Amino acid sequence: MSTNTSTPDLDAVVVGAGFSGLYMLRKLRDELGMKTQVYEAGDGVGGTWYWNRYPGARCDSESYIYCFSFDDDLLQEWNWSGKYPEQPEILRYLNHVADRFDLRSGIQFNTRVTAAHFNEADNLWEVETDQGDQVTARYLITAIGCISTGQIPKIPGLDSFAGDWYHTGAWPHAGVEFAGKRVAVIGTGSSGVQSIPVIARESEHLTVFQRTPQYTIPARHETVNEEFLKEVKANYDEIMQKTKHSVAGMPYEASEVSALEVSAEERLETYERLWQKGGFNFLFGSYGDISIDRRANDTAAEFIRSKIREIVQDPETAEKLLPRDHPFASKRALIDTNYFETYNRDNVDLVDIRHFPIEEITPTGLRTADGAEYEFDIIVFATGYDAMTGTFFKMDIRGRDGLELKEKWSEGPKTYLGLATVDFPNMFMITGPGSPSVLSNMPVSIEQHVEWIADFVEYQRERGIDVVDVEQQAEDDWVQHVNEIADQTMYMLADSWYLGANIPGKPRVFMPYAGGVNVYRDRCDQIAADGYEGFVMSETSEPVLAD
Ligand code: NA7
Repeated sequence: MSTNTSTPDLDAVVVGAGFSGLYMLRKLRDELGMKTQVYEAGDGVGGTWYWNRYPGARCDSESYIYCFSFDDDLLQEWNWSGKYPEQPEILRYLNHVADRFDLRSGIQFNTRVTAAHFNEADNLWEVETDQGDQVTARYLITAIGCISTGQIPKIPGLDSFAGDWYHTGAWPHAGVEFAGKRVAVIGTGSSGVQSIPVIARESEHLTVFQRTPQYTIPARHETVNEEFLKEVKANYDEIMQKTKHSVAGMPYEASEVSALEVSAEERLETYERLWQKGGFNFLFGSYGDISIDRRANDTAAEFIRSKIREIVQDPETAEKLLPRDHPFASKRALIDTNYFETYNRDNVDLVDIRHFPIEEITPTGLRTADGAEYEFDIIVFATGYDAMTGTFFKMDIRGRDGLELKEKWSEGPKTYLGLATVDFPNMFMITGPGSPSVLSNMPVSIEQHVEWIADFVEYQRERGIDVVDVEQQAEDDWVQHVNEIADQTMYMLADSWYLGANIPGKPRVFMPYAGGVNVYRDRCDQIAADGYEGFVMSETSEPVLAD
C-alpha cells in the first residue's frame, strides 16, 4: 500500500522526561540521528521522581537494579548510598544521566502537551503544547509514566479548609514543616505507608484515615553494603540479564515450591526467615503459588496478620490494621520501614473510614459519617492516582477520523502489547496499559520498550515505511490474552488501582500484563523477528539504507 506523506517539522515528539523519555531521546536522537523533541511539564527531568517528594518517598526495588543498564560506564560509575534508593538520590541519578548524555538540549521544560491529532492526509501527528508550540512529527511517543495523575477524592468542603493540604504526588519542592502541627494522612497505599512513619516522627500529632488495611513486609532498609556493591559491579552483566529474563524484573530466585506441599512448621520457618530478610523476597522467594492459589495465599496472609498482632501493642488498633478483605499482594505489594510500629507511638491515632467514610472537610479539619469531628493544621492526601490511563486522557489525543483515545478506551484500555493501539498510527506508548509495567521493576520494562520501539522505527526507516498501525485482530487477541492471564491471579480479588477501582466510574478492567517480564519480552522479540506481526505498514518514502 502507498499513502500520501509530507515532511514533518520533527521525526518524533516524546512526551515526558522521566526514565522513559530520557532513554527514548538518547536512542532516537543520538543513536538513530532522528530530529526529536521531548516536552516535559516539570522544570527538571525525573518524571515520577520529580513530583513525588513526600517524606519517606523511596523506591521498593533495590537501588542496584533500579537504574539503566544500557551503558556499562554509567553502571560502573554510579554509587548508590541506600539499599533502596530514596527520592532525592533517584532524582540526582536521573540528573546525572541527563548531563552525562547531554539530554537537556533535547528537552523543552515547563511545557505540557495538550493535544496530539493524527493528520491522515499527511500522515503526521500535529502536536500542541500549553506554551503555544504547534509542531508536526512522524512519531508520537508517550513517556508519561503509569502513575502520574494524582487523585484527590471529591469530598465536599475542601475549599473551606483553613489549614494547608497536599497530595503526595505534587509535593512542594521546599518541603513541608510538620513540627508542632496536627496532621491527617488519608490513604494507606505505598505513599501512605512510606510517609506515615516519617510524618509521625516530625509532627505533634498524626491521625491516619484508613479505608483498606494493608499487608506490608519490612523492607529492612539500610545503607548500601560496600562489599555487596563491589560484587554487583563485577557481575553486572549477569545480574542485568537475570532481571531481564525474570518474572518481575528483579534478579531474585523465584520459588517453585507450593506453600501447600510443605509442613506448617516448615512454612512458618520460611516466612519468618524471609520476613527477617525483608523486601520482596518474601513474595517471590517463599512459595510459587502465593499469587495464583487462594489457599496458598491464605498461609502468607495469616502469617502477616500474626506479625501485625505481635507488633501493634493496642489490640483494638491491631484489629483495625488486619487486612482481611483481599488476598496478600492482590493490591500493589508493599514494603515498609516501621509502618506497624508507628501505631505504638503516643502521638498517632488510626481511624477506620471503611464503615464511616469522610463526609466533609470542615474549616478546621474533617467530619466522618458517624458524626466524629477531627481538627488539623495539615491534611495529606495519599489517595493515589488515576493510574495507567489518566495521564493519556489529560491530553486531547485523536487518531484516524478524529477518534478520541478517551472514546476508544471508554470501556478500558485496548492495546497491542501495551505498545500501540489501532487507529492511532505511529503512536507508541512506553509501558502502556497491557504491558508488564507496574507489575515489574520499571527501568527494566522501560528499557525493553524503548529498545523495541527504536528497533521498530529503524526497521521502518530501512524499508521506507512511513505509517504503521495495528491489525484489529492482533489487538483483540492481545486484550483477550491480558484478561485471561489476569483471571488466573489473585489480582482480580481486590479493589485496586490496577483495576481502576479507586476512581469512581472508571471501568473495572485489569490494566497491566501479569504474564511476566520474561514471557512478555520473548513475545515481543518473536513478533519483531517475524517482521512485526500484527502491524500494518504503508511504504511511502525512499528506504534509508542501513550502514
Ligand atoms: P494507592 O496505592 O492508590 O493508595 C491510595 C490510598 O488512598 C489507599 O489506601 C486508598 O484506599 C485510599 N483512598 C483512595 N481514595 C480514597 C477515598 N476517597 N477515601 C479514603 N481513602 C481513599 O496510591 P499510592 O500513592 O499510595 O501508591 C501509588 C503507587 O505509587 C504505588 O502502588 C507504587 O507503584 C507507587 P483503598 O485501598 O482504595 O481502599
